[in-house]
Amino acid sequence: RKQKGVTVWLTGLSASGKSTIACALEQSILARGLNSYRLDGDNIRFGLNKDLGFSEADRNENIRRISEVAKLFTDSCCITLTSFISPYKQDRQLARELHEKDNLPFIEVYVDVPVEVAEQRDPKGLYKKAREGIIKEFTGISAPYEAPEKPEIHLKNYSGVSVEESAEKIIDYLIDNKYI
Ligand code: GGZ
Repeated sequence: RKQKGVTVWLTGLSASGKSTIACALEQSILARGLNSYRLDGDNIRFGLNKDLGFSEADRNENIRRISEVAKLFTDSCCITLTSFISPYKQDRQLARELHEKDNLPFIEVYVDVPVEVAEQRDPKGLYKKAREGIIKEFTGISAPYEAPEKPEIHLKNYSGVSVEESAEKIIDYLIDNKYI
C-alpha cells in the first residue's frame, strides 16, 4: 500500500491548542493527497463516550476506548490524529503499548503551555468556572496533568509560536521518519 498508518497522539491542557494544531495538520496531510482522520471531543465525547465524565476512572476509560479506536484507524493505513488532554501517564503508556503490540507506530506530541497561559486564553470560560468551583476536577486547576517525560515531539505552543509552525514541526517529524 502506498500510505502507512500512524497515530499522532496530542496531549496537553485544555486551551493548549491541541485541536487547532490537529486541524492544521489534517489540512496539510490532506493537501499531500494522504488520508487523515481526527478524533477529538466533538466526535468522541458526544458519541462513543457520551456516558463518560471527568472523574479519574472516566478519563481512564475515555482514553482506553480512544486508544482502541485510533489503533483501528491506523491499522487501516490512516494518519490518525487524536486531541485529548489525556492527563495520566499510565493511560498514554497503555495507548502506546496497544499500538506497539500490533506493530503500529505511535507518536506522542506534548502540546506544552504553562497553565497560566492556558488560563489566560480561556476561550470557553472553563478555567474561570473551575476557579469558582462551578466545574470540579478541572485539569491543571483541581485535577492533575502529568506531563510527558519523553514525548517524540515537544511543542511549546505559546509566546509568538503560530499554530502553523507547530503543525509544521509535526509534519517535519513525519517526513524525517518516512511516515509521509
Ligand atoms: C478538563 C474539561 C472538564 C474537566 C469539561 N477537566 O477545552 P475543551 O473543554 O474544549 O477541552 C476540554 C475537554 C477535555 O476532554 P478530554 O476528553 O480531552 O479529557 S480527558 O483526556 O482528560 O479525558 C474541556 C472540557 O472537555 N472539559 N470538563 N473537568 N476538561
